[in-house]
Amino acid sequence: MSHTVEMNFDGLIGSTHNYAGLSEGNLASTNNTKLVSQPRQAAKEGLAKMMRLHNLGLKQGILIPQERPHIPTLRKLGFYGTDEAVIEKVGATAPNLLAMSYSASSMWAANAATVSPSSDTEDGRVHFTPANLISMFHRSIEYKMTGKILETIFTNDRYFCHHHALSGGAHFGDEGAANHNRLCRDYGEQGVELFVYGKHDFGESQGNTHFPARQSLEASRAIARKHRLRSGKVVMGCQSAAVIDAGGFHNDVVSVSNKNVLFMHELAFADKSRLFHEVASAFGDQPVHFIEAPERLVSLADAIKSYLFNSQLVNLPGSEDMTLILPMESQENQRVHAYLLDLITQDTPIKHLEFVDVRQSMRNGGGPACLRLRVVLNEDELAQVNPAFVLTEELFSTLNHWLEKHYRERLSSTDLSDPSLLSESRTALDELTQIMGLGSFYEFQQV
Ligand code: SUG
Repeated sequence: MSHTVEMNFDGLIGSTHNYAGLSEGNLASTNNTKLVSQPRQAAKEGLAKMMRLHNLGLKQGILIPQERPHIPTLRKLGFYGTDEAVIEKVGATAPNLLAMSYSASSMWAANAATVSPSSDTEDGRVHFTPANLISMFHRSIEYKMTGKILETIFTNDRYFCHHHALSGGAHFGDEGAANHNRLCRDYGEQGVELFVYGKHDFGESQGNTHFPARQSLEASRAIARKHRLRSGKVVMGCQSAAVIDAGGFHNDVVSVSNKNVLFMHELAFADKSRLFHEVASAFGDQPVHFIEAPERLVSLADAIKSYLFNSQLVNLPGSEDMTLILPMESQENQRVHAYLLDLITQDTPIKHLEFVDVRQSMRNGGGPACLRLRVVLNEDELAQVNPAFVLTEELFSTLNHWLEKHYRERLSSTDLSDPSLLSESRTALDELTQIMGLGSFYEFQQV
């Protein structure tokens, strides 16, 4: 049987990374509104994290940033004139809209799409559905370009199948892989796909949450159908309302999976025993490890502040043991760190901890797992991946130089009205397309 790996594609952090407080229910986002951001530092942290995983022996890819500010969005909303005039007018009359059009939020690649590996799908292809991200306006403008980027990386339709993002408005709110886990014995074997929804829009609701629930059951079901998943291998789980109201806006803030392990906070799911039972029966005769951090050791508040579950759970090459790639914040929180140190002495596959610094992203509610999209690929599929998007030492160093040249050190909310930020961001992306050999890729390059 051919060797199958999990490859991570991380969002390269865009030059307009800023703190605009756009995401209700995401405590870091709202608590850090108008903080001065450090785009250069942010992108360096993201790249260093990618390189760290590469150096640990994992396959690492890159998703390029989207064009921000997104002038076509502003024009669709009635602004006109030159691009600079549009920025000026939006800044003067609708500053929130300006911030939305400037958000570098496509960095959080876990929300880019839902991906089903070929061993799970009836037609034996890898299926991709870009997430419509309809719950937040600044994120709802990502899916079109996300689809284009994914189609550029995974081009061969013999191996890869690309779907349109779901339409249908809020009833079909879809947040991508952040609300999707896969359990399997080995990456190349048929797995169980666990979709996690926060709301049930048609019919009875799963209980009122104060903060918005973003993923709908209807969206998850539609994706499972479109990806041609085998019905006995799909489980629908529900996010607990308590978690959403404590700031767990995506399920990947409170749980992470790898192979036969589901690691989570005790309160992550509503109707947990049913869920565990369904996952275990779909999985078959081999054991699944459900590892729960109890509330008495790790409170929900600590879990959400430290983002301990927004980690990457990986097998390093040649090892059966699993390693958690965690944010620094989970080392700095004494209770969480004590729990983690104890966890690796227990009888579970999780044996090693690695901490990474992605503080700039964390301040907008994006930890290590938010920054990456997992794509499971067998050898034939891996050979088809567009090599321009695969991280190498050379690309790492080229991108570091590139961002040092183009990214600002600091960005405040008032800087967004500065028209030179628009041209700087375009110059950076223009050069990026040359580095990556993409030609005229962005909308601003095509007019
Ligand atoms: O959608 N934050 C993102 C964070 C996404 C995290 N992703 C995962 N959990 N997978 C969001 O809430 C904040 C932008 C701002 O406030 O400027 C933001 O969009």
